[in-house]
Amino acid sequence: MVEIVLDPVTRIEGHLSIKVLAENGIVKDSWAETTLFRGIEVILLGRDPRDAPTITSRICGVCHGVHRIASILALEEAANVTPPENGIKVRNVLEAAQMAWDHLAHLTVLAGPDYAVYGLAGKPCPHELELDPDKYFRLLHTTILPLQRILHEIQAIFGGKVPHRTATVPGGATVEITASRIGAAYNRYLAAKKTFEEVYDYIVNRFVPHLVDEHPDIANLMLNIGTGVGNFLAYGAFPDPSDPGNPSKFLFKRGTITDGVRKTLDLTKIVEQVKYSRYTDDSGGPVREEKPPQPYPGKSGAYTWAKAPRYDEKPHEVGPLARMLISGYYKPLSKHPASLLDRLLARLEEVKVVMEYLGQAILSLKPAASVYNDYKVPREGEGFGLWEAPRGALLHYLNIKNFKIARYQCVVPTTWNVSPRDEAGRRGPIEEALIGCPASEAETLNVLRIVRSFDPCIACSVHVFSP
Ligand code: NFE
Ligand code: MG
Repeated sequence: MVEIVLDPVTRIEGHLSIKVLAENGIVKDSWAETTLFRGIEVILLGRDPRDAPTITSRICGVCHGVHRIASILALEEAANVTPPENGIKVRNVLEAAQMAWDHLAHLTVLAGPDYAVYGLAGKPCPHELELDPDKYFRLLHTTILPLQRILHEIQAIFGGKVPHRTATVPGGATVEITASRIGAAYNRYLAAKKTFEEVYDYIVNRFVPHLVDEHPDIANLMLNIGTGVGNFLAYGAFPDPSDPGNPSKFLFKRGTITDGVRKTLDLTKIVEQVKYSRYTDDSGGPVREEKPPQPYPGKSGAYTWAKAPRYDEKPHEVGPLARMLISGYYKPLSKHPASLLDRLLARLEEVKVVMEYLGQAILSLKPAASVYNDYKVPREGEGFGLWEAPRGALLHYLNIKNFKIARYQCVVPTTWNVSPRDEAGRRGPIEEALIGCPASEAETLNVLRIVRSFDPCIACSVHVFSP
């Protein structure tokens, strides 16, 4: 057995270490270690619940807006308030632009170099899967950064600024919807759509056929590695503005695929396990009962700062592939429930779904219509905020006592995917996805491709505090 350690894993957000054991060039076992820790959930204790959306937005500079919306939804449930239709609509616009922006960064800048996406910059098809830096930089300058800038501008028009937008609040939003804002956003949307369609056309109609026809060995490998745990979970997102509390009308549906069967979601089945995590043994449990995490760096057997969320005691993959499968918007090319190639293509197809939705959402906004319903913070109460972050199912749980935050819990997408072994010794989704991957000390590209296909964000996934 050869031990290979990739530390740090580059082109992801945050600090991740991957260790694999390979025998005869094939991965036989693997461990994912998140190497940093931070204190968001404990920082919140004793504060005014209205501070939580602003503070939790700082969990991450990439997916700031989704933490804000999950926190808002938790307080709205506790305060029993629902925004007016226009308030839901403008929030949907902001989150759709955010999701498209985030996926495009991953597909091109983070994962892209692993697949030589430089062909986008002018060469019709790559003739070898090898990065040409000049062409790649040209791609960044002419396509990717301009497209991302437009998607940020759309968010700034309605959200005030990016990152850490300010215009979404419990009860709705604080931005006035005007015809000129709608027009400014829609103009930008049309430009973004045109560029995205070129990117999409290139990848789907040129890059993938080229890969399959000219490099069947690589295509075949990509369809047979990175298969993972085969269970999927999504909370759903993008509510119908006229019926926002009804998950069956969301753009992305709520549910799980567990042991191959599509199931409705039961929140009581989510438990965070900590046997191999650097926390005291009583730091985990069902989400509603969990205590604030207590760090225990020297704990015997523990190897990571991530906890191990499990649904019905089983590891579940979250993210674009999970969402697209659960919503019925994607059919895997692989004979397995998932694969490296399917995880990447599902993310691309999801951008298509979200870009289509974004245009309709902007045009649905009503100038001058109300975006906000007032509410009172309750003396006591609790609420779940469920949303779909770019990387998958995001949960915030808020518990209020005497008008203050008594408990707060974030269970974040990357925590699901990067989780360590659980009490039963089952590996987390990324760990499991690495089993069977070709690897040697000299060649670790496919290990990295699999890890990056989950687009892990370590800042999001670990939240503890040592006083
Ligand atoms: Ni820091 Fe995040 C997303 C959240 S990570 S990027 O998407 O929530 O799991
Ligand atoms: Mg947590």
